[in-house]
Amino acid sequence: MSVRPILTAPDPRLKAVSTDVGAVDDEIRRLIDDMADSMYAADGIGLAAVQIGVPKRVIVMDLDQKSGKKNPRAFVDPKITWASEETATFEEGCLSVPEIWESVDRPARIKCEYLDRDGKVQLLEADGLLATCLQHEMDHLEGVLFIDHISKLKRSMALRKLSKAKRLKETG
Ligand code: K2U
Ligand code: ZN
Repeated sequence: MSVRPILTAPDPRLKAVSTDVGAVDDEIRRLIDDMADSMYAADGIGLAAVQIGVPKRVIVMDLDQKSGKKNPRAFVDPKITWASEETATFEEGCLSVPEIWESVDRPARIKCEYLDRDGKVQLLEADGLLATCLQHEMDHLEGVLFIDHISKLKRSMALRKLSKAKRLKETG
C-alpha cells in the first residue's frame, strides 16, 4: 500500500471521464488501498481514482475518522439511481483544488448502486455529508470539479489563484 501524489487543478488529467472497472480483482483492491493511504495522508474524507492519475471509476470515502479509527469505504462503478428534487448547500473543498472553498447546491438525498471491495453489489441511501461527498466524487469520475458548479467569475478567480500557486511551487 502506498501514498501517491494527488493531481491539482489546472491539470487536463482531472478532466478525463473515468472508465468502468467491471470486475473487482486484486489489482483494483491494491488501487483502493493506495487511494485510502493517499486520502488519509492528505487529511481528506474522500478521493476519486482520477485524482491520483488513474481514470477508473473507483472512489474511497471515510467520513467518520474519529479518534484515528480508519474505516475506508470503497465504491466501484457507482451509479446514482435516484436523486431528490430537494437540494442541500454545503461549503465544499477538494484535495485537487487546494485552499478554495465555495458553497455548492446538490440533491439533498440520493440512492446509489455500486460494487464494494469484494465485488458485491451494494445499494445505499444517503443524505447529509455522505450524499454531498459521494456526488462530489462522482463528479470527478465525469471529469467535473466542484468549481465547475460555481459562477464563471469565481471559477476564473480560483483557477488564476491555483495557476499562480503552481507556478510559484515549480519555480521555487
Ligand atoms: O475530492 C476530494 O478532494 C474530496 C473532498 C471530500 C469532500 C468534498 C466536498 C464535500 C465533502 C467532502 C476532500 O477529501 S475533503 C475536503 C478537503 C479539501 C482540502 C483539504 C482537506 C480536506
Ligand atoms: Zn474533489
